[in-house]
Amino acid sequence: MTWPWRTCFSLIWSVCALAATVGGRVELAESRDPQVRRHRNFSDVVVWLDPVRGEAPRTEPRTAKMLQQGKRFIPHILVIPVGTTVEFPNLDPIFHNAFSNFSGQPFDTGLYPPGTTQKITFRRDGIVRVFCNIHSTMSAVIVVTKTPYVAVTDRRGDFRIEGVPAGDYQVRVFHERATEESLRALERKITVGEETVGLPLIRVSESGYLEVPHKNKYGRDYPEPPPDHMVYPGVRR
Ligand SMILES: [Cu+2]
Repeated sequence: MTWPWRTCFSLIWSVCALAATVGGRVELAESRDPQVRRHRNFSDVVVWLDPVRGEAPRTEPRTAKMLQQGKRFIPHILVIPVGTTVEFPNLDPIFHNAFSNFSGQPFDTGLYPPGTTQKITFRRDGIVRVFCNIHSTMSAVIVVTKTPYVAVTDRRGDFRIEGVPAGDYQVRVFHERATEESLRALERKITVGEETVGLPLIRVSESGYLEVPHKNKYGRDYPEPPPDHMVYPGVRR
């Protein structure tokens, strides 16, 4: 092996050797959601690490999908790096829309028919709450991060963030039924070395959460939706 290759390999090895796994568990408390209360389903909490100094390495922008199917957005929580384009294919036999007027990134796909898709590129980090302008019950969240060190909890509340280089990080948490204040209170600084880091239990309270019906994209209450066959003439469900 020639010296440039040897240097290259040793550099890669040293970088790999310093990358650690950060893991832990999230528990949801004071919830009124039956999935949480009865089944202890602690999924869909997003945990990520922001470097305290400097910027995290950029993740290559990619394309992701959020389906419109059965009058739902699937997945309900989507985590993407900044610069990602999200497609919203409409797999239902009725018209749909996707919009957000929240602070993360306002957008509006317009109304679009079955079998077609719309796409939006998310150019800055933040929490983007997504709705459909026809169906008030449809909602989803797109979490746009600047850092690649991110994970989503499974049903048990477990998460694992792999390949984290040594350094100091701010742990941040998002849960759709927790207030911004309570999530900010959960932030903490951690130091990652070469070893696996096990974080103490993260307890996310839903106590201050008030489920207020959201408005449509005009900022008004949703009118009674037309029957599906009216929304898409000729197609009955
Ligand atoms: Cu819809």
